[in-house]
Amino acid sequence: MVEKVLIANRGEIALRVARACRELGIACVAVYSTADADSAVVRFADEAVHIGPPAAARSYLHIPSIIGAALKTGADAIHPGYGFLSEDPYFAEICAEHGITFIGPPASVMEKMGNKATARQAMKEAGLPLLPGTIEPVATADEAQYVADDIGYPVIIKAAAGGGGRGMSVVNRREDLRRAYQMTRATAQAIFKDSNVYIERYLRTARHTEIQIVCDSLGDGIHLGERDCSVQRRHQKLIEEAPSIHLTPELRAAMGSAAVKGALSVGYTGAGTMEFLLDEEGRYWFMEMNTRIQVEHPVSEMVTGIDLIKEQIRVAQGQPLTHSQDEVRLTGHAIECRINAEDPARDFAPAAGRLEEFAPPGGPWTRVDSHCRPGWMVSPYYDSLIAKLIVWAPDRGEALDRMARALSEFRVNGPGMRTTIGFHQRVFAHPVFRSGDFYTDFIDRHMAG
Ligand code: MV4
Repeated sequence: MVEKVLIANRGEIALRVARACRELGIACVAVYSTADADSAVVRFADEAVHIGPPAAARSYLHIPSIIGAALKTGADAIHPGYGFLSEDPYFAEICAEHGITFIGPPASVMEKMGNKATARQAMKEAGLPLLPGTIEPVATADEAQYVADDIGYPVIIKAAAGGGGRGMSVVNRREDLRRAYQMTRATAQAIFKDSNVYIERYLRTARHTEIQIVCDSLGDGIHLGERDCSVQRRHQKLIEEAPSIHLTPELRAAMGSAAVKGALSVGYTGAGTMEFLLDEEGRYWFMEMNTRIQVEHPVSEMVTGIDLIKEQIRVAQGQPLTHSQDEVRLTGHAIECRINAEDPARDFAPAAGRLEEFAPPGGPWTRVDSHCRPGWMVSPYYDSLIAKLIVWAPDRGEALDRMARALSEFRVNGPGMRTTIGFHQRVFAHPVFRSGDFYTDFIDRHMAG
């Protein structure tokens, strides 16, 4: 059994994990860089260990410091949150070598699904629908040309080691293919030290629809329905909602069982997400798997009533899932807005600084996951997410009105401080967003300027 969890993260997710530990009666250890010495999770946790200077490479990404903190405090498990070391199979392996439970899937599974080409191969074998494209990496420009001609344009070239939109290029015309192939390979080599790429048919009008799954170590898996994450800017999600208004119960059941089947086929354990594209005809296509808890997990919690972080901790201890698939019921509608310290007027440039005012909204069915408080210094060293605003309502229309109301209450001010609150207010006033009839190009198409 897990008695003490070390939280290898910072910000809102570290606090979220600490709260789950407290409710489970499990002790928790915060780790912090010099920039986070007086953070919310440091105040909340049972113990806190300084792990290094502000630069993440020397603190939250520095495996020896984190393992050292776990050994020193006697933590028997590590929750990696999202980002940082959460999808590093090498870190999961080091935890195992030290007898520490990594709260996530086995290292070998993280490795298989972390490579988007091998993930594609594994999910094809499990019978999931894949867009027309390659299974093996494409080794030469001649082969790329041959494959793309065969698929038909537009195609997308993706780095095998990529994911989340990094290292991809869309090719609209045959004459652009070779150059794009060479460029994507070079980019992939530079970012990931792995030049392997694969090619797929590119869907221009599709929705980003992802299925939340949880699997235990006894071989059971369930899904918690889907999230629509089509409102993205440069592959950063801005708004997520559950359920998607574009799925029928039958389609949801089909996508959900495909996701669970795919995960169980590779021996997955813990919480995870299968990303799909949903096309105009209501067909779904597997894109990639995320082997971590995601930023947007609260919308799934709000429509199912299931605490995903507690579930992660339970299954990591070898306990069975607390719910069968039949017991998972989707109720109402939840929406999340990511509130970032960024300036939408300056191309969403990060805007770090001190929060003189931080007054989050309240009221019915209004949840704010945040580590911020008045006087808190938003550091330029880390991700600009300062709060997640999540609302629930019986239906989408009421949820939209509730979010607009909550956004209008949210006050964040400080010298040089800019946030995405006003941008979200414009989105929630937009008739196309309100109609729900939009695709992954919503921001470019409707929010430009
Ligand atoms: C695609 C796609 C269309 N066709 N692949 C983006 C993140 C990563 N998980 C994969 N992504 C996409 N892959 C094919 N074959 C559309 C996206 C995509 C997207 C593309 C452009 C602008 C915004 C987007 C938002 C979500 C997904």
